[in-house]
Amino acid sequence: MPFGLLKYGLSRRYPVERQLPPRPDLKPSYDVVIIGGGGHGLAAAYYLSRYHGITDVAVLDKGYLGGGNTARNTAIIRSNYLTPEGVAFYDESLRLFRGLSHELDFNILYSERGHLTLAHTDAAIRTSRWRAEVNTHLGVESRLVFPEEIARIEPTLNLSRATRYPVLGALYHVPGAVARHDAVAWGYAIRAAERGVELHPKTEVTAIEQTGGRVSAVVTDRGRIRCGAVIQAVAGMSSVVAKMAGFRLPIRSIPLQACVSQPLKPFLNTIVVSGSLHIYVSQSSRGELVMGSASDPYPLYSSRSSLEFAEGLMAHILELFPFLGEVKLMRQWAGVTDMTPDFAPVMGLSPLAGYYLDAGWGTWGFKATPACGLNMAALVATGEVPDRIAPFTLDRFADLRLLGEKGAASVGH
Ligand code: PYC
Repeated sequence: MPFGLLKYGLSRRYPVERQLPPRPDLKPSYDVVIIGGGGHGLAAAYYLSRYHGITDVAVLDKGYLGGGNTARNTAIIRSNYLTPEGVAFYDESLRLFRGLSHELDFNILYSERGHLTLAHTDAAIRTSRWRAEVNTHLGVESRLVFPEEIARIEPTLNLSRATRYPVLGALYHVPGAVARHDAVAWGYAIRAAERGVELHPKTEVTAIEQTGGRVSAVVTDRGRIRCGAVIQAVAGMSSVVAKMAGFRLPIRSIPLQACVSQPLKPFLNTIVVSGSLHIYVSQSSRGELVMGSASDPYPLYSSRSSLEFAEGLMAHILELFPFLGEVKLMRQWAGVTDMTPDFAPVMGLSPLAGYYLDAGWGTWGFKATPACGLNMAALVATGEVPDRIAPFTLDRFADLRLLGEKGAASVGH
């Protein structure tokens, strides 16, 4: 070992840098308890402490921080949605993502690539045109492109007419991006903890207590804590935790699988999505292809992965990139996605006073992280539902004011 390195390893003057404090004992009460230490819960904690001066906050997670769906997504960021409400919300998120490394002074490896949603049918062209119109109207850069331009944007894509589903066109969303998902959670956690927020991994919530229709305490496997407000941000377990709070959510929890290949020399410029072939693929900064397919065809609380998924996905990937035939998969995993009937999330008030919902993210949770955290923090701090998230209220299902976002899914359902 080089002498210079030993000097750093052995000297007390260079202690190992630990940016996250050790887990403290639980206090008997907090102003705000956040159930779920993924990107969303940590973002809400950060924005509460940073912009509202609310620091008496405990973030609880039954596992480790950022170990749930934050660790299991494919890290795509985009705002090319179909409904005006969805476009405006995800556009705010994308803008926040752009400045996040700077805001947190922590590199989240944000990388703008462009996002191509391929259209293989006339119906898909119509939906792409519709999305492009709504996006453009709201100042989001998306346009319909045709094979000649697609070939310039993504030269290795198979655009032959002699395939099963020839590419007729695509929705090209210029600001589409990827980021390092763990870094997003770590950055928020570190900066929230610096302001006094307590982080409690390995702390499982076992009951939620209420007094006079208002949340009053959260019971955990490490003790009971009184609280003034609770944010529930537990993607994949939303219905289970809401049941403890005494109400039901219109959510089905469905596994979504993904995988990465061995690293390859960079060749893929954009994030490529095909609804007809049920695939999405991007290339990570390490060169790995990050790939996924449709949701599993049944509700299940399981993050196992299957050979059937890998075989189906590869068959379709090879239709678009036939030269990848010899490439090996490196790892495969699944997350559990909480899907609502209108394919849009639930943010805001719940039937229990003081208990706030961040749920129903389906396959879109990661890209919503900053905007959801920012708006949930504003809601808890002021008691007023911010206009940006007002359309995503739970009440919309009772009042039949659904949002209809399925047409903008990148994942087949
Ligand atoms: O909505 O972009 C998306 C997406 C890709 C994978 C899962 N969701």
